[in-house]
Amino acid sequence: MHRWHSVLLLALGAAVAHAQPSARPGEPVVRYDGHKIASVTLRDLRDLRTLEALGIDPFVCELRRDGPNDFRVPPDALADLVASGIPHTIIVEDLQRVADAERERINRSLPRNDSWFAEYKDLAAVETYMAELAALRPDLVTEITLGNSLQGRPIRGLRIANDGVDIGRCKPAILLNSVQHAREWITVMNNMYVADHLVRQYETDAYARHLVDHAVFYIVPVVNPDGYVYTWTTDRYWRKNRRSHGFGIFGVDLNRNWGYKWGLSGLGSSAGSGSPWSDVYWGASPFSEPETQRLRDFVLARPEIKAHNDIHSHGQLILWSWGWTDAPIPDQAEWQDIGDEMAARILDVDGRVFEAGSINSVIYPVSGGSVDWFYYEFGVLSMSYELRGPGFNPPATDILPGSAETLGATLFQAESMIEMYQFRADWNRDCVNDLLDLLDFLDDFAVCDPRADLNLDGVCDVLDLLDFLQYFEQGR
Ligand code: 0X9
Ligand code: ZN
Repeated sequence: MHRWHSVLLLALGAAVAHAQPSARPGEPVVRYDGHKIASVTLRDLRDLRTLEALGIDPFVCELRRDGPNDFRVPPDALADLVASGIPHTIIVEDLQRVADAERERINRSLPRNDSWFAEYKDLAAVETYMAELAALRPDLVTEITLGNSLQGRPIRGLRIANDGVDIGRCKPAILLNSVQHAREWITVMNNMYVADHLVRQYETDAYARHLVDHAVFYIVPVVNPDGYVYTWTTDRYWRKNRRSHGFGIFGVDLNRNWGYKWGLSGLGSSAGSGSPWSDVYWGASPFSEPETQRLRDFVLARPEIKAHNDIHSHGQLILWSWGWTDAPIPDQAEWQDIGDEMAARILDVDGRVFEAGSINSVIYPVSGGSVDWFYYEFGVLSMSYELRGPGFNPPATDILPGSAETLGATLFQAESMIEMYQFRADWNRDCVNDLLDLLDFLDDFAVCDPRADLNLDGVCDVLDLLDFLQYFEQGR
């Protein structure tokens, strides 16, 4: 990477941190009349400084290290942008019109009886649909609640598995969660599409059935329900949760609030910020927010969770750790193979190119992100999509193709998890490798129980013991 790129990233982050505070509850709907979205190719750091000075902020958080980036241009800054000579293309003439058109379309579509995925859905509709799926296949689907958000809304999800199939070992579980960032609506639909497919196609899609028989899917479509509701009622482009900091300032960026490498300064402000008005505010302390606490506690209570996908939009990316440093994770080569295969499956569907790599190398440093916490705490296959755009308002006709395009990749992630985490050393089948397993194994080994003949050579010898110890040590 060229040197100015790193400087640029730091500065881009600083610009991200200057997002506008939102309205108080009860205040009028936040409007974006005359705001334009410009696709800007920054030539150097000076360009960025100029934009900053003009009050032109990056519109998305996932500023790429290369290529053009979207900036939101308030009406009074347009003339200055043109005068500055910075190369740009206006790709959205009036952001408010985009939001209005989306809302009108949604209102028109509601009475129609299309596919559920023909239009974006608010929280109530998502919850109703989860209940429908559970009612459709009570043998496969259980509704779950992780606890309540800051404003007291239940964070609901689905557990999808066929407990009737006994594989003789603990089944690994994959957690798919979406909408840490409230405005990323397409991620809710994408996640629900996975649930829909697993449930409705269980009988007809042998691959889906195999996965539902051999793994557990936890699907939590709206982990930030307060923020999500707020984007439907008040500010379509709200990102954070709805924590009040007083003075009319709200919100913590949930994807900066996780307890590993939280609150690191010096990585550039895109990594997070200690300023409550920033769009990447990391909160008062690690896990200060009920939403991250609920998700954390859910995972801590379920050691069988061995894979995770934190679904975001947009950018067409498949990401993993680290976010906080550019050092490769110990599993980098293996994760890259899986990520590349996921990208290949996506490409196969519709020809869309997704880039696969570590958060830090593909986007920018992130401190206190969920993916790093999952990987650091448990070493699990923790990944994260940035789905297709454009922006946060892809047309409703993109929901189905955009969901179908990642389905195979998500299922491949689950398949990879099943291969990787077989709980072979979990002798007592409680989904944890601990001393009890070792003692249990030694008991069976001593009497040469057939289970203890791990290499199936008909004798219980030191080779079996070594195999066991290897599985045990790898935790796989
Ligand atoms: O800033 C973020 O949290 C992510 N970008 S977003 O526009 N969705 O806000 C980037 C962080 C790493 N990306 C993912 N974990 N998907
Ligand atoms: Zn996001």
